[in-house]
Amino acid sequence: HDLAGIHPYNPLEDPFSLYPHSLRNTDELCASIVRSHRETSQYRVEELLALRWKLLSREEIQAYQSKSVDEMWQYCAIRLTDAVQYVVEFAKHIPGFRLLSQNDQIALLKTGSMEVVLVRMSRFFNTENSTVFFDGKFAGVEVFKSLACGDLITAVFDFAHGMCDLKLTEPQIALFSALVLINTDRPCLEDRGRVQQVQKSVESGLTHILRRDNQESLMYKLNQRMSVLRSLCSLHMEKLRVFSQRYPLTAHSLFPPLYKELFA
Ligand code: CLR
Repeated sequence: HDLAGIHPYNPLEDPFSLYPHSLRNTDELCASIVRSHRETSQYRVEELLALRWKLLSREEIQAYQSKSVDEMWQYCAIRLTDAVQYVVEFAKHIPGFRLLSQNDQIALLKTGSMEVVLVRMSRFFNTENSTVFFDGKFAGVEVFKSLACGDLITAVFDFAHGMCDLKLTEPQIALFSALVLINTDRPCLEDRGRVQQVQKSVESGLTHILRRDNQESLMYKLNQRMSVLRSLCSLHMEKLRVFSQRYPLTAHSLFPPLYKELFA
């Protein structure tokens, strides 16, 4: 069980979780979400800026393009699952997340983790040449040709562009990611009331940060981005369903267990 690391909250084991104090104190809440984002974001922004010159060569692009559909899907599923694992780590350190039942934690991650990966993608995206950091180098849409889901890839790249246009700071990305995850609208939640409590605290954290940065107008734009995220993720699920029907063996035995558990 890949999600076994997400225990239900046990205050005896975790005296520093400080519920409900950390949910009431906005400064502290923001600080721990920002810290958690920093510690799980794999690369710092400056590091990514320094890597921008690393582009895939013609030959490397061709090598990706000549992979078979199922080989490329498997490859991308592994990369995505790796990214999702960091998001799970991030989630575990959002104050209040551990207070939720294991069922609700998984329900939130099922829909939210992919959305957060896409929010995080904007940090790994170069708008100047529309490339994303993929497997050590920057790659354009053409690299993903063999997946045979050009509409999804184009939509994902467009989304990254739109996110980059907002020019969010790291704390803003951190709080927005937390808000994307902690969402009472997700299906199959047992205790919506508790999720709402956590959601409210994260919301006030984001409001606090935007007010501090004098960028309150961003809230409206971020809300718009959330609905785009939803449609992107249902498109991803749809593509995965189609793929699994056509390549049941790859989807069943070669996809990472966590990928299957969260998305299939
Ligand atoms: C997102 C931010 C993470 C690091 C990371 C890892 C894998 C990347 C992902 C980022 C962005 C989206 C990505 C993915 C691998 C494949 C996927 C480039 C940079 C593309 C869009 C293909 C999706 C294919 C599905 C249909 C399986 O911290």
